[in-house]
Amino acid sequence: MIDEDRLENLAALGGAPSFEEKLHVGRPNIGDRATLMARIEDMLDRRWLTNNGRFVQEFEHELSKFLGVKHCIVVCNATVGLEIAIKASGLTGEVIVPSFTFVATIHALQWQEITPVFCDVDPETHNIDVRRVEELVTPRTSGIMGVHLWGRACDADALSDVAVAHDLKLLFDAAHAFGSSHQGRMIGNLGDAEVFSFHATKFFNTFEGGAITTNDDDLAARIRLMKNFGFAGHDKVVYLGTNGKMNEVSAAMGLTSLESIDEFVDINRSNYERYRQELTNVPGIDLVTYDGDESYNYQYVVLDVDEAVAGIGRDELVEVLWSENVIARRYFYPGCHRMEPYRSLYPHAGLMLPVTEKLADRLITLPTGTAVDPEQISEIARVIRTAVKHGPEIRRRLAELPKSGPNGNTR
Ligand code: T4K
Repeated sequence: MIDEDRLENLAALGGAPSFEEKLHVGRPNIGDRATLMARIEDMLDRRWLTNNGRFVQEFEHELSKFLGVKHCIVVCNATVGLEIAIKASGLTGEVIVPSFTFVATIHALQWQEITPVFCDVDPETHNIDVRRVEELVTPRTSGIMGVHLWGRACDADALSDVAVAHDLKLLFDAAHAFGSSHQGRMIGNLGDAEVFSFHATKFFNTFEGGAITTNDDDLAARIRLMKNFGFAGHDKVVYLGTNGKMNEVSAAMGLTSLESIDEFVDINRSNYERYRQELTNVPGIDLVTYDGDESYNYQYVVLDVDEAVAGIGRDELVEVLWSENVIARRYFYPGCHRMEPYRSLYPHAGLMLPVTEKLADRLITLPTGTAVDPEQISEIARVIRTAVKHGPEIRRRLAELPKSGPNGNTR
């Protein structure tokens, strides 16, 4: 256990790491193994492995019920899900989207030669800043894509007003938001369509996978065709399509994960509360909050580091944590507009994105989920408190050491 008064205890300064094994952000939650294995045996016995099999159909049915949405189409991953939703909604030209997101949101547009028009985010919610959206509408704009970052809903009503006023489509990247609600209704029902990710690193996973949800019958029909090469019958192709199908093993995992979803959320919530208790009143350190009457999945524990107050920078804190084998992540540094190909294509985008750049330089995501226990969280918090308590001294000593961790050349 770290002694908060003894600087030399920190592994970054020569002490032994707090954890022998690495603690990761995004360690998968696994439901009941016996149930999963039984499903896989059943699948093998039936020799039906993919292409709208029994488990996919059952999974879509259960997801629609859980979300209270008319149509749920499962897909092989959320990136392909976004691409299909974008194409099926008829987006072209320009789409207004935050840069402060995982790069897949933006790639899904650029992949189809649609220009992502980067919109800044709100400093409190970290979601697309509705006050900025309207300024970015041009005659080429065909849609708005919000991202429910950290599982906290965008201001969907205000976005919908802008979309209606300018005759735009409204899509949501809901990759983080499975199990979260907006005004008491499950996310999955907003805009023209929403896309969830069930990637292994999400609290609810199907290994790889995702789902597109909509209450629009025509859009759902197009999405179904497009995810299966455009096939409307054995030899009849009616649309440009792709292969976006979820396989049966993933659907079996999804059905099994769904049976444990309450347990996963409970553990995430109590981990989050523990971090919150342990890190209250640490100067310059704030946890992203999940307040109000909504449901949240609490899958992201996000710290905001105010360097001026904490006396230690975000990157130095990450370096200290990595040395302890706490593989904290800098989601979503540096912001998509500062990644290729966007930084070359839109070199001046940053001028309009001050909040995005500020957040990208301050946030840290910490390990949570079923793979982390409460004692480990307390120890992670002790490391953070120690780093802040001795911030300037740590900073001075780190500057004298060769670079390592996420900012250097070793990982
Ligand atoms: N939109 C948004 C807003 C998203 O956040 C994402 C994905 C998408 C769209 C696209 O969804 P998908 O097409 O992936 O369905 C990870 C995930 O790969 C990505 O799905 C996720 N967002 C993003 C936030 O995080 P990386 O590059 O950080 O992943 P990686 O490989 O570094 O994994 C993170 C940590 O998880 C590792 O340190 C170790 C641990 N891990 C990972 C895997 C895969 C495990 O312990 N076991 C595992 O099986 O992107």
